[in-house]
Amino acid sequence: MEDGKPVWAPHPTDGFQLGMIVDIGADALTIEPLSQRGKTFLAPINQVFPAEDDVNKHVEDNCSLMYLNEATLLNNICVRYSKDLIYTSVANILIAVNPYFDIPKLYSPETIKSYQGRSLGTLPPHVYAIADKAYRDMRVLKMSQSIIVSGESGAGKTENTKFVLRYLTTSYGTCQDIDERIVEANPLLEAFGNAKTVRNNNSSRFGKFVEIHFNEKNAVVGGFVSHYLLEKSRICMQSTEERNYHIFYRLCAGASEDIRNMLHLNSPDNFRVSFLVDSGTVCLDDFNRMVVAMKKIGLDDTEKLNLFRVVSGVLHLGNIDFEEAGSSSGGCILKNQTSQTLEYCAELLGLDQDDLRVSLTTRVMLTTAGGAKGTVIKVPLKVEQANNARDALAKTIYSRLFDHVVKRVNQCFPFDTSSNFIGVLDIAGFEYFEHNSFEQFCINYCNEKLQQFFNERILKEEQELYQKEGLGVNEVHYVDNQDCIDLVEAKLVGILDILDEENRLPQPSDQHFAEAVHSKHKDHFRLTVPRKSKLTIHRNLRDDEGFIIRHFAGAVCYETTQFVEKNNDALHMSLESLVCESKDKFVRDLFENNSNSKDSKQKAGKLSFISVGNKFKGSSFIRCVKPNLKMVSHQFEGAQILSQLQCSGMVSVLDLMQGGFPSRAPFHELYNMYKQYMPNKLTRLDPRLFCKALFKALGLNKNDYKFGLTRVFFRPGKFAEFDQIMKSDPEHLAELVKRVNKWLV
Ligand code: AD9
Ligand code: MG
Repeated sequence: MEDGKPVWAPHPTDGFQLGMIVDIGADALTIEPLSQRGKTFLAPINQVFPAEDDVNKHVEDNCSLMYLNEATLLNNICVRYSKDLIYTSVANILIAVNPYFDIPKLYSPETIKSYQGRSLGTLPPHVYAIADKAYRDMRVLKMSQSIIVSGESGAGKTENTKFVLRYLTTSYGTCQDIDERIVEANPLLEAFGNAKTVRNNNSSRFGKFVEIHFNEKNAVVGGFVSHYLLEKSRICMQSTEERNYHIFYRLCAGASEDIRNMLHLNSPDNFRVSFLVDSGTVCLDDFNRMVVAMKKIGLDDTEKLNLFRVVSGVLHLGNIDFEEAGSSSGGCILKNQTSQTLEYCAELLGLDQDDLRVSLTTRVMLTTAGGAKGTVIKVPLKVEQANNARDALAKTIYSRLFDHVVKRVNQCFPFDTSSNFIGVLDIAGFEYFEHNSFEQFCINYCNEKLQQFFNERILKEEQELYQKEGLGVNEVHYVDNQDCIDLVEAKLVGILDILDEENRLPQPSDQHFAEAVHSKHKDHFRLTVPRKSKLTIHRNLRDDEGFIIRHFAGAVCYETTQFVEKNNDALHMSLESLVCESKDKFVRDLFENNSNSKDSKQKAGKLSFISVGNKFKGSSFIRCVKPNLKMVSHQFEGAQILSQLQCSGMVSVLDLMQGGFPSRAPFHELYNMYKQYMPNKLTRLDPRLFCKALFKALGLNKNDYKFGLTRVFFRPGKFAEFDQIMKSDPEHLAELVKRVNKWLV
C-alpha cells in the first residue's frame, strides 16, 4: 500500500469502503474515507487492503486482479452482481450469488448447449462450466468426480445443485425416463425434507449427496442419493415464523376429500399447536406438483397412501396430550379422553390403542433391587416424560419414513453397472446463531471436515497448476485445521466420544458432559470457557453450560443443554417394540433394519464420501452466497456477504493462495495491456517472448514472478507493482524502452 493510493478499509454495513491512509500507527492506520473527506477513523492494519486502480472494473476470475484480497474479492462480486452477473470464479472455485429472481436465459437450453465440452475459463463463470468440467475430467481421467456446494441457508445450494443435475442429465443422458426421474426426485425429497424457515421459504433440513452414474460410454445410467442429518427437532417444535415439513401442510390442504376422510384429516389448524404452528398459506399446486413427481418416479397409489398414512399418524400422535393422573402413583393420563386422537393415531400406525396408551405413559424397567434380579416392572411416567416419549416416537417414525422415501427414490433410477459417477453434495454451511446447540455442533463439525478437504484440494490444484505450467514451485504454506477436527472426533478424548461416554452413564447430565469437555482439554487452543472468553459475543454461560470452539470460520459458543438427549434419541423399550410389532406391514418395515446407530460420529454426519476421498480424482467447489437477509433481488449487503466469504473458507483460501503465486495473467493479455507503451521492435515478438524481454529489461526481482507455459504468475501484490512501473511517468518509460531495446540487440 502506498501513499496517495486508495485502500479498502472496514465499513460496518458495506464490508469495505474506499479511503486514503493519512497516518500510520503501531498497529492501526488512520483512514480518511473517500466519501467523507475531512473525517478520519482508525482501522487495524490487517483489515486494510490495497484497492485496484479502477474499482468499477470487474473480472471473471478474481485471480486476474492485480491484488487478490478479501476486499477486492468482495468488490468484484459486488460490481458483477450489480450487472446481474451472479457467477464469479477464484481459480477453479465458483462463487454464486443468489439473485432472488429469474435471470433471463441464464439457464436456458441454449446456454446449456453453449457450455458443453468447453474448457473452464473459456466462457463466463457458470454452474454449467463446473458441471461440464466434472464431466470432462471424469471422461478423460476415468475417475469419479465430486462437486461440493456450500453456503448458508438460502444462499442457493439446492437450486444450483438442481441446475447441475439437470445440466448433466440433459447433456449426457440417453434414456429420457431415468434423466427425468433424477430431476423429479427432488420435489418428493423436498416435500418430506424441506420446510419454511425464517431464512428460506424452502429450506432443506437435511444434507444430501446425489450421485449420477455413467456407463463406460460416459452416458447417464442411473443415480443414487445419500442423506445426512435430517433435522428431527422440527417435527415436534418449530421456532416462531417457521414451519414443520411441507408434507404435513400439503397433505392437509391438498388431498382429496376421500383421502382426508380416510386419514381423519381436516385442516392443518386442527392439529396441535406445537406440531403445526403457523399453518400459513398452503398452495394447492404444491400438493399436485408433489403427486405428479410421485407418479413420475413410479410410486403407485398404495405406496403413496402408505406415505400419507404414516404422515397422518404422526400428526395425530402430536395431538395426544397428557395430564397428571391425580392419584398417588405420580403418573399421568391422556388429556381429553373422549377425543378420538389416540384411536386415529393407533389406527393409522397399525398399533393397538391400549398398548399405545400404556407405552406412552409408562416405561418398562428391569429391576435389580432386593435380589429379585431381572423383574420387569412398569414405571409410570410424569407428564413431561410422557411428552418426551411421544415426541421421541414422532421423531423416530418420521425420520424412518424419510429414510424410506430416500430409499424408494433410489429404487427409481437403478443401474446394474456403472463405470464412474459425478456426486453433488448439498449440505448446510457453517452456522452460528444466537443460541447454538447440538445441530449446529454437528453441522459445523461437518464443515470443519469439508474445509480440510477443500484446503487440501485447492492446495493440490495450485500445486498441480504450478507443475503443469513448469514453475518449479512445490510448496504452498497454510494453516490447517486438523487440531479442531481432532478436538471433536479423536478417540476417547474427542467431544463426540465424551458425549457417548456421558450417554452410557446411569445418570447422564449435560452439565457433567460440559465439565468433562473442559477438564479433558484445559489448554486446547481451539476450546475456551464461555465465561472467560473474549472471542465472541454470547450469553453469559457457566463452564458447565457450554463451550466455545474456535472454528476455521470463527468462534462459536455452544450451549450444551440437551446435548445428551439429542445425542441419544433412542426410544424407550416399550415404544420401540410397539412400533416394531405394528400390524401395518409398511410401518413394521420402516423399523426393520433396526440398527439405530449409537455412534455419535455417524450421527454427526461424518461424511463417508470424504473418508473415501481418494476415490475422487477431482472435486469442484461452488460457494453460494446470500446477498441479503430480506430475500429480495438487487440488494447487496456487503458486510454480511463478507462474513459468508469468511465462513465458507474463501478468505482462508485467499490466504493459502498468498503463500504461492495468486495473481496470474496470460501472455497475450499482458501483451495487449502493455504493447502501446513499447517500441515496435518489441511488439513484433510473440506474446511470450514479448513478456520475457519486458521482464528482463525491467530487472524485476526473480522471486516476485514466475513464467509458466501460458502465463505469468505473480507473488501477492507484484502484478500491481509491475503494472505501476509500466504506467509510470514518460521519462521513466523512455528509460525503460531504451533498456528493452538494448536487451533486444
Ligand atoms: V437451505 O440451507 O436448504 O435453507 P439453500 O439450499 O442454500 O438454502 P435454495 O437453493 O433453496 O437455498 O435457494 C433459496 C431460494 O432462492 C430459492 O427458493 C429461489 O427462490 C432463490 N434462488 C436461489 N438460487 C437462484 C437462482 N440461481 N436463480 C433464481 C434463485 N433464484
Ligand atoms: Mg437447500
